[in-house]
Amino acid sequence: MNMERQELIWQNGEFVAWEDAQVHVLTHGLHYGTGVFEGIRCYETARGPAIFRHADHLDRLHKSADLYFLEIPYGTEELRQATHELLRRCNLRSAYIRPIAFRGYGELGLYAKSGIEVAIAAWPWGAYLGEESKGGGIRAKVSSWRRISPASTLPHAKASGSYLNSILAKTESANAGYDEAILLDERGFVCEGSGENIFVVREGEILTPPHVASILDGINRKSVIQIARDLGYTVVERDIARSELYLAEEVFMTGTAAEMVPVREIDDHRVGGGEPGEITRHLQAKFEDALYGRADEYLEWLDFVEPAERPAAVEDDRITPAA
Ligand code: PPE
Repeated sequence: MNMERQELIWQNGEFVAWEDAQVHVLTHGLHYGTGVFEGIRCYETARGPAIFRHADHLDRLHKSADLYFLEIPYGTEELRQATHELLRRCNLRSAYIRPIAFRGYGELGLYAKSGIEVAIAAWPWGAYLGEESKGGGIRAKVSSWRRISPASTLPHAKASGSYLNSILAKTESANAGYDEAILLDERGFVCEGSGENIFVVREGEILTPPHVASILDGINRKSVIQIARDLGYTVVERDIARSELYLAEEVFMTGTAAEMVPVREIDDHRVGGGEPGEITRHLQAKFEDALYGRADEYLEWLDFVEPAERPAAVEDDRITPAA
């Protein structure tokens, strides 16, 4: 993914030029992966740009940080306002937003206390798994790499260091000619994609791996579960066997970058008819409506970016007294 350079980045409380948003080579997070981040999207809706589930993302950022004892020196409301201001100043009406908080420069070693640095960048980011992915579906491969184990790190934290695991899986699948990897958890049950949660449809029921299967607690996962239940589908969070991927009627993935993507082939087995299924299509349409502010029942998920406030109008003292 090439980042489309923007004017500004918010860094430690200030707006700095994109190319000046730098860190020292002895930054702790660079050496040990001691950082947490978010991926958030802002969509252009009929009522203006809106950030999807912004508060939930910022809440997860703080929770991820807590899990690794990283104290973010900015509250969620401060980060929220900074993000709004960034989008306004960069004139972005639709964007991918990447807040990151990491242990900064000052000390190395594993019990360092150097301060936490925070940055927020935003830029336009197209379809994560390719332009064709949302319509035609993707080809996935079960990875030989298992998802990070809760016995050694924290799958629930969206931590920089965790992504070494995702990168191994993604690289393996891409080198083998697939669009995405599916990771099993340490027990061998289905977990998630390298950057997406996964759903499997069997006998008309929608299944997704539970929290104990080492998943990241995806915000789009939550949204799609709610949308599916609201539409009357049964959604069950339970362990899923690898073979159920091949036996599934439909499989799809969810994530902020990827949005909602049908999986049409797994390990060279066609999923269902080899085309995105009916339930997937149904959910996808409603999910897109939610993202773009076309579904009234999910408007509360949108954090509208208001235009900059104009300075208060100079009072008009030329009022002519009534004759
Ligand atoms: N699992 C993983 C491992 C993951 O990285 C993501 C998001 C999800 C599940 C879905 O979570 P959510 O976005 O809250 O629904 N992956 C982010 C990072 C992608 C990247 O390449 O960087 C994203 O989609 O922004």
